[in-house]
Amino acid sequence: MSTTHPTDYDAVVVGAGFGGIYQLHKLRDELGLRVRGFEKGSGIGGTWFWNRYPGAMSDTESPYYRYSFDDEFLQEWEWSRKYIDQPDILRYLEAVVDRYDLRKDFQLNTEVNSLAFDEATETWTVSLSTGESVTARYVVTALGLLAATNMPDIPGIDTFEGRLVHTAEWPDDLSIEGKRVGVIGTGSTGTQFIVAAAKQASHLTVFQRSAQYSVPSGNGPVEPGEVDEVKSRFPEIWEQVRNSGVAFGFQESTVAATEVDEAERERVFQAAWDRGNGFYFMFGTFNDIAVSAEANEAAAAFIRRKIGEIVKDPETARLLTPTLPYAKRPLCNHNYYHVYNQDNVELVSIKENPIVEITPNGVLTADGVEHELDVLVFATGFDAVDGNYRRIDIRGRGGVSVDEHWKEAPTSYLGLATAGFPNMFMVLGPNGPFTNLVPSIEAQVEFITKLITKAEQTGRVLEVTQETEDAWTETCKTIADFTLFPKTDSWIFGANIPGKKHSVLFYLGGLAAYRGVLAEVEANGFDAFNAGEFVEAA
Ligand code: FAD
Ligand code: NA7
Repeated sequence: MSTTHPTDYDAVVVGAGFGGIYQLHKLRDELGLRVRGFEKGSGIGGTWFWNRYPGAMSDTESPYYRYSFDDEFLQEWEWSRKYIDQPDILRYLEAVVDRYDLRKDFQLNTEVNSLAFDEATETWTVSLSTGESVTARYVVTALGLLAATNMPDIPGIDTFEGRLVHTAEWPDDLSIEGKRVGVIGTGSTGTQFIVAAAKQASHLTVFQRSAQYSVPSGNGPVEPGEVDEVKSRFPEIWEQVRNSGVAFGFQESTVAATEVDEAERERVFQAAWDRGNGFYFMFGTFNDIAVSAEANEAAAAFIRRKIGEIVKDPETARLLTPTLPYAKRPLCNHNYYHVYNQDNVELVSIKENPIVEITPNGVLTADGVEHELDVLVFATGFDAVDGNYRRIDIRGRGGVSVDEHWKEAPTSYLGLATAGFPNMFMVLGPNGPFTNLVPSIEAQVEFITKLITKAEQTGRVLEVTQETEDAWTETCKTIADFTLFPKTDSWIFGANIPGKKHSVLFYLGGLAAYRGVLAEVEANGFDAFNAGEFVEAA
């Protein structure tokens, strides 16, 4: 057994979102470790601290977008609408942090610039933007998979004289009420913003690159008694969520669209359209929408028909109608396509009419029109999953950086650990589960806590071998290739960032199967984290 070297902390947690908050609580309050959390933002909340754009909300339904670990708090915390919006989620996370008195152990306004593993002492040195550095035996990175912003480099971007913002860096003092607003991007964020901005802006110009499939969210106030009813069923609800695929709180369909007739498909799609929710439409209707081209086309055709029925101007309807498979993260909104019937909303297809440059007054498109704007909003998404890792100088064994280690593509074992970086554990690292994320975060944080318990008991570092990691990458790739998702370009495969290599970034096998793998690894005494040499010591 190696000697334990003195360190400033036992563990450092990076990031104060859902992941970092729970991890700090578990390590400090359950294992009794000395833990320090660092967060570059000036507040806790992660995603929900940063994303304050009008319309920002979760598209996981309210009961399931929260922690499940605290039965008492589940009974205390209320919600009033089918989906919780950003201010409410932030309020919820603030309340969790206060409930467990975690604030004092999170150092805000502090970016982690580098993480370096010292092989002699088997400790990590964490260098901070404040100029300080601290040491710890364990590092848990909960950096967020949708947190490193993607800002396209459009000519003239610096010349714009109005306000130019990315949705994930929305300033508190910016109101779009009565303003001429332009938005680039129509993903989950862009469509949420568009629905909200159409009500506030005097004129809204939407610069759309790809047309999107969006189904109704079904948002609205909860029915009287609904919250109490849900609260009385929370134990069975979480049981169901943990044992499902996408973990969105509904039972995934077991019926194939390819096995029923057209009338039945129509009935099921219409019922899902009336119920609302994007993941429900893709996974609650039939079990083959994401894997069978025929089933996918049936769902896509249904949505395309709805667009034609909703949007009055035929040319606008044509531009809004997607032609590619329905195989990106499913979107849902309240009356998304309807906003294009409003006089103050204009759609510009930048596929057919590209942006030439940003000017001091607005956006110039290839047809020679200068779209004059007071505010230009980039809803252009994120350098997802590994983006924030590559912004930190992370060095493991032999001084190898994570950037070099992930030269081909970002990889890991279980989305949790990567070879050559001992005692470094990731929450939602590459090839973690693609689900409603809070239940997956909980599964990972609880597993990391068990790993650290094991390391504490044995005094040895935990790490995975390259072979273990490669095998997991292969598993993720095999599952992804079985789906239609690789057929469209999106952040799920790193396809949204110019120059980023397309690769599998998620385990698409679902939460139940993922938890099954975690349970197996635990049952085997966490041998997969022994990297060979640990076996005899344990
Ligand atoms: P985050 O909440 O992203 O927190 C990571 C934190 O790490 C950030 O605060 C960041 O500042 C900090 N950080 C990063 N690098 C450093 C550094 N070097 N030093 C210090 N601090 C650092 N998921 C769902 O399941 N359902 C939804 O409906 C849903 N809606 C979403 C809507 C939007 C607009 C966005 C952007 C994301 C949404 N997500 C949704 C995904 C969401 O990110 C996760 O559900 C969850 O909030 C992730 O929590 P996290 O703690 O892993 O990461
Ligand atoms: P997304 O889903 O990556 O969407 C980004 C949007 O921005 C999408 O419509 C892109 O078009 C568009 N985009 C990206 N780069 C450009 C450039 N250079 N020019 C024009 N348009 C561009 O990000 P979101 O923030 O909406 O959602 C990410 C996740 O966060 C989401 O799933 C939720 O979980 C929350 P494209 O479709 O690629 O043609």
